[in-house]
Amino acid sequence: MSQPLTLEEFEHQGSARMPPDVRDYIGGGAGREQTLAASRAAFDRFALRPRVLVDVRAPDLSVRLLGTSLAAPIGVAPMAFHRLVHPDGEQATARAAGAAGALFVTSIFASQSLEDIAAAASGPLWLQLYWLRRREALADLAQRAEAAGYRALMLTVDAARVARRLRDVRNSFSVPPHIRAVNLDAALPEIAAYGAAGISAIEAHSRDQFDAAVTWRDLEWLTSRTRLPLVLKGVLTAQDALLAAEHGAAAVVVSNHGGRQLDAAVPGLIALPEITDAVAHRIPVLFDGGVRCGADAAKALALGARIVLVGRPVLWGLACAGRDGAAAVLKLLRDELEEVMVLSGRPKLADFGRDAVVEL
Ligand code: HOC
Repeated sequence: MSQPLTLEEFEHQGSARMPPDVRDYIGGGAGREQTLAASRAAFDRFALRPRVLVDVRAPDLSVRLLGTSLAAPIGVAPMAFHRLVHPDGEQATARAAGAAGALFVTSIFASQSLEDIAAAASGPLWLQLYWLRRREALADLAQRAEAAGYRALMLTVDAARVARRLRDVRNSFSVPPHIRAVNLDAALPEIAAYGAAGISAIEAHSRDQFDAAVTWRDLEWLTSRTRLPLVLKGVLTAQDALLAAEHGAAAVVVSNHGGRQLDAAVPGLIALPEITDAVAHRIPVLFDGGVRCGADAAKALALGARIVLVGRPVLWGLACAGRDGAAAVLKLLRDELEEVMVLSGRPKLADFGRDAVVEL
């Protein structure tokens, strides 16, 4: 098999190595998958505006985010159960992120313990949370994360429950019993216990265990239980970004959950300008959703994102070749972004303002 030269080639090779139901779970979206498709298509609505006769011998991709230095404005989005695609799981993807100088966000539904992931990692780590009905479990995880050296918490706020994902319904998708949400072992029933025809086990589990009553007022409870900064992921409007800043969020992630939650939700790239206009002078805005090449990343940066997060591509790389495959995905994305910086005459990330893109 030839070495993939694009993230799409990683998708092709990585997905082919996955069991069909896992391929569907990772690749699929909610409902009719309108948002999944629209989020990718949104990148085609913008083109880059190159400058010329600029000294581009030393492009600088480094960035600081919440007190942490990253070698590139790239992070690995939180994704559940990396061991679904490779036995080395999150330890391998966290190592890959460290090698690329990227941020790694461990999912609350990681298939390895957050401490074991931290022991393997060589770069900065954040821990993602869903708001569970057993909220004391969140305080416990926050304390463990702090003790293990995690630098921030990322609360996903677009998932009062997991959406109806038709591919998973058709497959009656469940997580195999040997792959567990080990960080929640003591707090929650196993996902496999929710397996039933006509609904995916993760949707059923979330309907039982996620807290659909949580509101802005509850954030104070979480921030009072941790010294870590709290980042809110899943914000798609300026109104909510402003509320996030007012309620003490340290950053927001513009995201529609990879098209996996509200179907027909706005593509992140379209929502990004109104959000950065509203809050980027107060808190950093991160972007997640459909980045598949360096030019995509550059467009999101130009629209105001401090860094971009990538999800599925990292799992394609992991499926291809474990840590080395995930690292190759992140290096490819970083190298493509560097090439965009050189060839567009914008050698610093600060050069990517609104004037770096034009809407077609
Ligand atoms: C109850 C298990 O964010 C996804 C994840 C959902 C996490 C698993 C929930 O699939 O988008």
